[in-house]
Amino acid sequence: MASDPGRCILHLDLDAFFAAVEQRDKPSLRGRPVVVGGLGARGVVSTASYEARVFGARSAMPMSEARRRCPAGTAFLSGRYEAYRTTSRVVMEILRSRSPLVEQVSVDEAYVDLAAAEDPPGWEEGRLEAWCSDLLAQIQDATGGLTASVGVATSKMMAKLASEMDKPAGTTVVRPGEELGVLHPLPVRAVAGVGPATAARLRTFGVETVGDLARVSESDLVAIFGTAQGTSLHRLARAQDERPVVVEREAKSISSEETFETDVTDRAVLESELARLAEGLSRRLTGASLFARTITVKARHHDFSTVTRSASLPFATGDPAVILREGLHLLGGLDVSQGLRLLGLGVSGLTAHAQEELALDGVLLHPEVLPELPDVVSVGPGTGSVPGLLERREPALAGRRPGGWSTGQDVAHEQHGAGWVWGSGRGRVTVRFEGPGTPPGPVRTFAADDPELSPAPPPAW
Ligand code: TTP
Ligand code: MG
Repeated sequence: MASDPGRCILHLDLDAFFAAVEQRDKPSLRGRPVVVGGLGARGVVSTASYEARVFGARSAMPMSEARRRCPAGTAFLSGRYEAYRTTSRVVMEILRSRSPLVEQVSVDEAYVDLAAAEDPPGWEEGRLEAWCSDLLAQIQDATGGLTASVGVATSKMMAKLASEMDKPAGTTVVRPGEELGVLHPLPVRAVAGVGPATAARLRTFGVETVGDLARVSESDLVAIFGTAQGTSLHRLARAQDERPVVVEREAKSISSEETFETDVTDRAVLESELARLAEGLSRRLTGASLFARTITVKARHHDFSTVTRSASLPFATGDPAVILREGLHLLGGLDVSQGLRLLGLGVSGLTAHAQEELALDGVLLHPEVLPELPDVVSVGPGTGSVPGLLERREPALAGRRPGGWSTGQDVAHEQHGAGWVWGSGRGRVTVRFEGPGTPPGPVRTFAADDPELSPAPPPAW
């Protein structure tokens, strides 16, 4: 049934999430265009503040294009993933305090089953809206000012579409029976799984909106797109989506990747990069008290073709040496002679327990058994990414290059206190001394190796 009033699902998505955290922690950037992402020659935009979106900066755009579009005075920052994760946790905890059924789907996004809430708001006009505005106020208060947008509807599909309708800081409720009135005028791309290729195909049949799609018979859709996609399109065009909200307590995978300034053919360079990625993954697993069974290496070739190779261990591990050893084994099976643009490492099959590792200590001590482990292989453009729950494209971690400073990174100076890296180069680093609770602060320049200056954890807001 398209609209079961017994189902009441909220979808929440934070507004310009990474950029909003940056503006909270860096008062001089509030109200100004901010772009977060990879700052190297081939960097990609993670997100842009709404002030920067006015100029056309968007997620997944090459950073070079965002730089061309945005005016002088725009802040271009590499990300601070730890700060985003801490803030995300606060939001998810608030949601869990309101309903036991919360499904986190990305770092800034979750579904909440409101029918399962202790005090369900129901569909009554006014009461539900008040419940949502109370939730948004609580989030704003607890995160130091972050705003979110929510949608409430009888299905996940409609709740997600609703949350996108009034961004930022909007609440959109689609009451039982209103689904098709909201859904049908939308372009077909609004339907999950309809990408540019499917949309183009549908256009050749005169289908532009979801309403047009709903008028195509199921048998025609199956004939055109095959059984799986055809039946799915037929259902979704009628807002039929019975997927339940499923509690996902842990991440399904964690991954990091590095895009190189120039294509890399040197295996030694790739191997040392892999070691850095393995260290980072291990730290993050430890931070989340998790262990992983499956290790995945992702490589993007000079021609953008992307391959991933995975291997599963008989035990779950958090050990960087084990992750690296597996990663090296997988990398060894790849042809890098034409050069790699990007190298990624991911772990999945996460569990909260590592005791199997203890039981199988012998396996760890005899790595020669590892090549016999099953390889799960997926090849081809577009199939390359390890599905990530906690993040999509992770920007460079601040401060990880020894001796280098990354723009936006948190630092502390023995005399001037806490601040962030405003810019660096030519042996110098410029720091702005301010934090979430201070007014915009002064800028000072130091030698890049000033012993009084050190990387710092994200500030408390
Ligand atoms: P989104 O919720 O898609 O974007 P957003 O929160 O920045 O903006 P909006 O107000 O439209 O919701 O993604 C959440 C965060 O995930 C985003 O702040 C940065 C990160 N991200 C990437 O790193 N790469 C990407 O391609 C996308 C889409 C997001
Ligand atoms: Mg968001």
